Amino acid sequence: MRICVIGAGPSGLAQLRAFQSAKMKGEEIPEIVCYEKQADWGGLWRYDWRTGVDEYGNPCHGSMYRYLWSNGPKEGLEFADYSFDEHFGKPIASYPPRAVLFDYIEGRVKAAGVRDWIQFSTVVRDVSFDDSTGLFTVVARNCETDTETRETFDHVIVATGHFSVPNVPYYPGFESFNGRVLHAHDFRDAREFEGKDILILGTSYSAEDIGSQCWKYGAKSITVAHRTAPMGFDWPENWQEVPALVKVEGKTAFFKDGTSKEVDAIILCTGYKHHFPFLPDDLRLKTANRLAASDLYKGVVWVKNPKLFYLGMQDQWFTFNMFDAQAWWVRDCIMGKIALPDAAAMEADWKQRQADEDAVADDYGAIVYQGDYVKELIAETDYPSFNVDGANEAFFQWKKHKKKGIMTFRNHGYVSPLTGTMAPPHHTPWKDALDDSLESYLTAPEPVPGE
Ligand code: FAD
Ligand code: NA7
Repeated sequence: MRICVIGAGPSGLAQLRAFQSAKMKGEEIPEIVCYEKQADWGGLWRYDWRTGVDEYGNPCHGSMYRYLWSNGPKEGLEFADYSFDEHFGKPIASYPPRAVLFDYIEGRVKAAGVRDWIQFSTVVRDVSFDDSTGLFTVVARNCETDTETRETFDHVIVATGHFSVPNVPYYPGFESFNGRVLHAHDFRDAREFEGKDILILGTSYSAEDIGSQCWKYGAKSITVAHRTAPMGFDWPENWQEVPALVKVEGKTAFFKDGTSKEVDAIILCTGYKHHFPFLPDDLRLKTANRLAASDLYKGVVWVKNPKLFYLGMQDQWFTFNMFDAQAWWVRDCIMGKIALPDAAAMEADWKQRQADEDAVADDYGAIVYQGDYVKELIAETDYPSFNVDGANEAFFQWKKHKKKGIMTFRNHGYVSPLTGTMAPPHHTPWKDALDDSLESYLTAPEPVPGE
């Protein structure tokens, strides 16, 4: 049996680790081939300074930016088989910068020794399924050697992420705006906007965090326009929330309530698309960004062809440990330990999940909903069980701390659902910590004599 994993971000790596873990227990595992478009693993957590196209002319995958610190507590994403304490050898604070989380992700897969299963700088161009043989054909291009391969597989697991291809709306006047209009996907260094008046569209994580970065690194003012509802945090003085954008003329933005504001740049924090250009219609997931994705049994099995799986396609409170729960489950399904029900039951499953999601009252309910999903999957495999309610609790505290202070919530710490360790406060408050390197995060600065 041959398995193709597309993508070596946290989801794809979870899949490799899941198979490797079975192998370590003496089980016979299938041959695994993982294709990764970038030159290294880690997915979005691998920082890419490029925007637009990569060195080979492919769309850049990276959406992360400099100075990004985890936007949720690390206690909510901790791998159940590899704690933060184990990786760093000491307790660390709860909102690590990107480089620290990359190091953590990499630590586990380095120890697992799965790098050889990955073909880097290799982009999957096409996947098709042959009913007569029951096999997939995957066409991939190694961009370094500029050569194409065409291989057959029994199963394909799509782990290409869904926060890379930007959703870019048009507003009248964009074409003649006298400044920069960019999507969050192309945002890299907040210092670019030092001293500038910026307008942000959108009210979700990217809007909140990119606005906060720009504030931290010296933007003159931040104006956030909302299409539905304002975020409603207690923002700093030079930050305002306004109704929807109507149009721009020159450098002036006009809003739905008749007010206007002169701005230097417009950052579209308007979300991302599930985008699978390498898949034909009958294999292609089409779903909104929600907790229960369409057409996926147990959130992972492609109902219309259950030999195909998707990982990490849900909107996310839980991330790394949810990808693990999915990957272990998919592994066991492929290895015949978990049986699939008939097509009608699988169809009913995702519809019921969506109905249950629709009945969720608020964000707290949504966290519990996704936590229950993680519990459901890990109960069916040998993925180490962990205190999911403890992770929920870290998320609840995080929500409260954000409400109390949107620029101070990252100064708090939470209890690990694995080790029970209480995270220490970071040595420097987030707003004053301008260096986001791993070294700076893990090492308290030397005290200055006399201070
Ligand atoms: P990705 O990380 O996107 O990885 C997908 C991989 O597939 C990439 O390596 C890509 O190169 C590869 N790929 C894509 N297409 C192809 C192809 N055709 N052929 C071969 N390879 C391909 N989560 C958190 O838990 N905490 C955070 O603080 C947080 N912050 C975020 C900030 C931003 C700006 C964004 C965009 C997301 C953030 N996330 C955060 C969520 C993030 O989606 C997950 O943490 C995680 O990266 C998802 O992993 P993934 O493997 O599913 O997808
Ligand atoms: P999200 O969470 O999908 O949010 C998208 C936002 O964009 C949301 O507030 C939408 O407003 C808004 N939106 C979408 N289309 C438009 C248009 N046409 N005009 C104005 N506003 C619009 O994406 P994010 O990038 O914030 O977060 C994605 C991930 O990145 C997340 O996991 C983080 O960890 C980082 P709506 O509420 O629908 O009116």
